[in-house]
Amino acid sequence: MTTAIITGITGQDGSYLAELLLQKGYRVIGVARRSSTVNYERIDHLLDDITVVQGDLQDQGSLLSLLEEYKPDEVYNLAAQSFVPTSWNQPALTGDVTALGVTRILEAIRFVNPKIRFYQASSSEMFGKVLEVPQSEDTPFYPRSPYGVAKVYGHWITVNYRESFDIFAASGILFNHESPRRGLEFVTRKISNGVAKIKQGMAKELRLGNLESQRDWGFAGDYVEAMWLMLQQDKPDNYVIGTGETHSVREFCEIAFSHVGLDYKEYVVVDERFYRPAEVDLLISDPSKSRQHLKWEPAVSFNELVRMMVDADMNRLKNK
Ligand code: NAP
Ligand code: G4F
Repeated sequence: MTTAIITGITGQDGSYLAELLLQKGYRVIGVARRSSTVNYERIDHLLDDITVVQGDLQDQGSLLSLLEEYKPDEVYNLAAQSFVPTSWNQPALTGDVTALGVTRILEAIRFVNPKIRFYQASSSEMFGKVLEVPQSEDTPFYPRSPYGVAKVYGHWITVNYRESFDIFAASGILFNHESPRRGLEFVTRKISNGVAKIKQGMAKELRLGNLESQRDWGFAGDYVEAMWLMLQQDKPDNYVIGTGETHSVREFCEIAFSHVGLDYKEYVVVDERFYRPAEVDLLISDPSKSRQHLKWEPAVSFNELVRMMVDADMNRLKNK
């Protein structure tokens, strides 16, 4: 039985990746950091089939002992301080977890078993103030947030351990991917949840920041398959994963509100509090390499994604 360790098991992607690996017959070990209340909402339905263990990307010893105890074949590093606005308020913590945390796991792999295959969750946020449109594996980085800067470090240390120590270390440069399990503060979920609340009479307006921002949005359930595929290749590499389409926050609002028969213009209020000190305006992927090498394609379209998220929040609130 192949064993995989997933850091960030309690997050959006951790839950979808665990489901995928279980379907493939893996033994799944999920790493969760200790907190005073457990937050297993996204993995509640998996708790009989996976093993959840305590560990923290800020603690080298915990990572070393996990690798020694569970002897994984693959490690997926999905843990991070992943919310961009928080990275301006907590830049040092973001650097410690999202950047140096990657080195700590790679060091654990180097000491315990350099044959372990490693996946690093890199981000399109590294392209920031984009130097090329669309963005491919060869596009230079220009991060615009402490989070983006930390992810650039995580990407390059992954490449460096691949080249220095011959570790099978792959970097997936993933564009935004969303789902009904997305955290409530990210814009897509904030909109789907806001729409459901307004439709059910629980809220009167939805306050958002920059409506003209554009993102290449896909469905998280599709993207975890690409992570797995990267670790099944003959050689480790870097891959851009995205849909190749871009849409604005405004378009997301239009579709989400009209799906329940409402006009977004009557409810959305632009609020400068949600603007960022520096913005990433136009993210759009060139996913040709992953299409060709991994044979990966997203299955869920933008319209389907928006409707799926709104439907899920409508049902969740109805059943409350
Ligand atoms: P998420 O929902 O925010 O999950 C992040 C996970 O990291 C959570 O399980 C969190 O635990 C854990 N974590 C945070 N700090 C930790 C620490 N010090 N030690 C151990 N675990 C820690 O993020 P996601 O959307 O699933 O994204 C997964 C990864 O892909 C992240 O690295 C993210 O930066 C990257 N990424 C995401 C996207 C996207 O669009 N979703 C795109 C590109 C890259 P708690 O539950 O305890 O907070
Ligand atoms: O949903 P967001 O907060 O996601 P963002 O900043 O693109 O980051 C996400 O995707 C990255 C991949 O590129 C990941 F690496 C990262 O971990 C995270 O998962 O914001 C999307 C856009 C931004 O341009 C923001 O300015 O939406 C705009 N926006 C407009 N109003 C808003 C709001 N964002 C948030 N969070 N809240 C608003 O009210």
